[in-house]
Amino acid sequence: MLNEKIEKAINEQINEELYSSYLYLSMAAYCAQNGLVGFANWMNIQVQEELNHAKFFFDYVIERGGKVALEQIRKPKHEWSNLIEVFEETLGHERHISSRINDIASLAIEEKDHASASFLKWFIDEQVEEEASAEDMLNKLKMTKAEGAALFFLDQEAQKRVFVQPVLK
Ligand code: OFO
Repeated sequence: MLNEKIEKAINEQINEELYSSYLYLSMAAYCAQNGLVGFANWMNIQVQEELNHAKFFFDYVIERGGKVALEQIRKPKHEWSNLIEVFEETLGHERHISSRINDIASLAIEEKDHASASFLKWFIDEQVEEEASAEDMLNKLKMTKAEGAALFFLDQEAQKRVFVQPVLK
């Protein structure tokens, strides 16, 4: 049986993950509309990852005999001044998600729900990678000022990103 407080926190997190996918979909549109097809691909991979995260939380609630309660997904923004701003927001958003997951993990320990603490371990590790990949791209964009030939090559690098279906252990 799933602890009630954890069930509520995970339901909120399902909404956050769905919002994350919606935000990145909006960023994918911004990139595509500005001729950055590689960065649009990068963001579309991000969308798939977030949908997966939402589904992992969803499946966990069901597996533990809890109740999934989906809520409205808030509207993401759709205008940015430039690509550097897009990636600054991406990194900021991932840091925000890391802090939420840490809070749920702390709650699980407080509530002595060790199964949930163990389940959350995958997300804690995943966030390290999520932050690193956004920060890496942001640093490259800042270094090159996201202009000219450098931007062209970074767009090609972003085009190579592929979605790999993760497996929860
Ligand atoms: Fe981007 O990691 Fe889920 O939200």
